[in-house]
Amino acid sequence: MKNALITGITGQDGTYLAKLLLNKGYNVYGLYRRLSTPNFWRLQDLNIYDKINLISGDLTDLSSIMNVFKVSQPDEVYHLAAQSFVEASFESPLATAEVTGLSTTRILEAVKLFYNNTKVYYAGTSEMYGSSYDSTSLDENSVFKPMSPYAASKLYGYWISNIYRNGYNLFVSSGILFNHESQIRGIEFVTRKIVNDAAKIYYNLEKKIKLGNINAMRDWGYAPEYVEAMYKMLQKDKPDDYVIATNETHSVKEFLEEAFNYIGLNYEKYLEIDKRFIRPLDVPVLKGDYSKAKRELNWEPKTKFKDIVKIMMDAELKRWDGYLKGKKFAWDVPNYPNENSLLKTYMVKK
Ligand code: NAP
Ligand code: G4F
Repeated sequence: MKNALITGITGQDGTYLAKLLLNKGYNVYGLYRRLSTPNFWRLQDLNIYDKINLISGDLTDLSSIMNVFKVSQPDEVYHLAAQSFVEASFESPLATAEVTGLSTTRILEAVKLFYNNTKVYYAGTSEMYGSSYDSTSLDENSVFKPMSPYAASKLYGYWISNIYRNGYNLFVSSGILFNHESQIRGIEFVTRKIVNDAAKIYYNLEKKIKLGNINAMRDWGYAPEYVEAMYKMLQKDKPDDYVIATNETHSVKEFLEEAFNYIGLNYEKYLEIDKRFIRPLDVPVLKGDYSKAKRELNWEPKTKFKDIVKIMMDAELKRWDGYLKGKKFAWDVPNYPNENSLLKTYMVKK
């Protein structure tokens, strides 16, 4: 039986990946950080909370990393933990660099010094391409021009992974994953924010939806399929980098329209553009070419854009309907910070 260690086990991808690996017979270990409010709702929602070994620690703490390796003795490490919200990286650029960037080196050092037969997956991102887009799809050879502290930190992690692969002969593979969504996506990401607000509007619990740049275009896939690609990368004989995407792009406005149409409402009646959600810089469009993953990993996306909206909308309607009927869920009723008190530090002009 193989041991897998997942950093970021409490996140969207960590949870789906843990479920996949459990189904494949792995012993699954997860690094989680102690929070004042426990955060295991995704693991509980997918009914795997009792089946994984949770180890407390923090990515910024080298002893946490060494301990988690010692306890889990991993054959495979899936390094998913990060400060993953682009908007927040403009407010906390240094913490983002520490957690999202530098921590990758901590993981790689542990492997280099003591566990050099362990295979490592690094969670790269399409955000690394930044403004280098043109109308064609991006692939493994496209140029990186990051546009946020998050993207710059991820690009550091990507290159350091490459350096440890080539310089020390370690098995380190990077996925360059384009946006992937699901019903357990974090509440602040735009897709989940839209379906959550749309469901609240549908049940008369909310009057408005406040968004930023609705012209941005993203290549949105379905998260449970994307974690399969991570697993497949580590089953190869040689490490490499792979784009994981759908090769389609849609605007935030299209997502909004599709979600509201699904519940028979016109989004234009409810939309308010709120400057607080407009970032200092924003990647205008992303579309990924997954040909290499199809060819070498036998991976391709299955769930289409409209089906993703439908899956997420159905889950949200069910949850809010349950809430109104007094039903208890593994996940708390999500809320943003009170909008009147939500101040964005990047908006302060000197
Ligand atoms: P997510 O839901 O935000 O999960 C991030 C995870 O990292 C959470 O478990 C979080 O723990 C953990 N974490 C954050 N800071 C930590 C720290 N200091 N110490 C230990 N753990 C810490 O992200 P996701 O959507 O699952 O994405 C997984 C990875 O893929 C991330 O690296 C992300 O940047 C990358 N990625 C995501 C996408 C996408 O579209 N989803 C696309 C490309 C790349 P808490 O639960 O305690 O916050
Ligand atoms: O959902 P988002 O916050 O995701 P973003 O910035 O594309 O990043 C996600 O995907 C990356 C892969 O490309 C990951 F690496 C990263 O970890 C994360 O998972 O925003 C999507 C778009 C942006 O252009 C944003 O400006 O939606 C636009 N948007 C417009 N109004 C909004 C809002 N985004 C959010 N979060 N909230 C809004 O109100």
